[in-house]
Amino acid sequence: MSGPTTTKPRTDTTPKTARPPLYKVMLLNDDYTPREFVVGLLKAEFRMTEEQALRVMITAHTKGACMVAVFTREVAEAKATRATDAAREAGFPLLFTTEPEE
Ligand code: TYC
Repeated sequence: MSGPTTTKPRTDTTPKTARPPLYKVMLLNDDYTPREFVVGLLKAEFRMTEEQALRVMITAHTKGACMVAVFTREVAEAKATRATDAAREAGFPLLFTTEPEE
């Protein structure tokens, strides 16, 4: 081998560190859980401000569901379960679910 060494530019877009797939926590509407309870739960479990929690609650109320936050699968499932359990403990049917993002 002789002559100068050349380096090809990177043309692939594979990240050097794989990122885990993300999951959405969804808030579902129902006819029985009080609005104030939903807002309080969003603030307590997802560290939302009053304004953020109100917006998410109203969106779920009017559209049927609203995205709350995005996490890795295990964290999303744990948060959804914990929030749903807190509602059940208080006697309300409020439901949080998870689904893959995109
Ligand atoms: N629809 C409920 C009511 O009218 C309030 C509510 C909002 C419940 C959002 C769930 O995800 C929800 N009392």
